[in-house]
Amino acid sequence: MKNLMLTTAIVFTFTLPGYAAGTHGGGHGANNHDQAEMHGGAGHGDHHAEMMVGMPGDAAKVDRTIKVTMIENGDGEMLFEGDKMIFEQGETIRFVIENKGALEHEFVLDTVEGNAEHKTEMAKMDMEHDDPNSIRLDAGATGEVIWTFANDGAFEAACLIPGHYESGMHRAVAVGERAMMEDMKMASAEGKAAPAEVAYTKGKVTKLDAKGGKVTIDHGPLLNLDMPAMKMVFRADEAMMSKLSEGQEIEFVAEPVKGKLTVTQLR
Ligand SMILES: [Cu+2]
Repeated sequence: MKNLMLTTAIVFTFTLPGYAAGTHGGGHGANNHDQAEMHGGAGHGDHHAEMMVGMPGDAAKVDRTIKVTMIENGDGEMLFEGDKMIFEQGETIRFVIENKGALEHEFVLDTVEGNAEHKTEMAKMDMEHDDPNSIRLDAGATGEVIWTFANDGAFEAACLIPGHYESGMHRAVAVGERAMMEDMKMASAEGKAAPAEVAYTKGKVTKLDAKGGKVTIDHGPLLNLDMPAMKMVFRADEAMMSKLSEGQEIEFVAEPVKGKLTVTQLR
């Protein structure tokens, strides 16, 4: 990731002088450097303007406002409370985030995988994000993130301050068709609607780690997760594990459970 950042900075350093010369009739070294730094710092390489989760939104084009409350409850849980995060592709959302807790918290929009990666970095060093897809708020503070959801998929809002995610500080963010599925699932969980139709994916079990609760599956595209065909490790609970064996051809559904891709259904 550091290499990526370096590459980004270098690319900007080399490309900006030409751009500046064209628009301002001669670029100054100092300005170019500042710009390169701005761009390099705007995201940790892969957290650039075009993320899977979308891009910074235009305040003049906000479609909806979503309220989010950050809070710690008496049971040691840390939570995001508030409106459901189900959006349409292309929607621009103003998240108004209020930290009603006693601790500092953050709100980061990303893929589940992106957040997991960032969380690992944060565990090494609690660094403050300064990306448009995130905001960090002191206790009692309120802030905003304006975001355009450009792609369908399952995403996540999370607090990546060490220990907070594990304490419950993450919420599913569903966009597009996936969002409709989530909505139906939520409704059916409340006993109101017919069960959602889920897309099963074909795969072959190549490895089982019953102790670790891990199964390696050589699988086709996972439509609900926007993932291409590949060989990958999934989690599975004991009941699921008992139904699996090495070499078995299966049709399955995988979903993020507590931030980990888990086999939830099998046939
Ligand atoms: Cu937090």
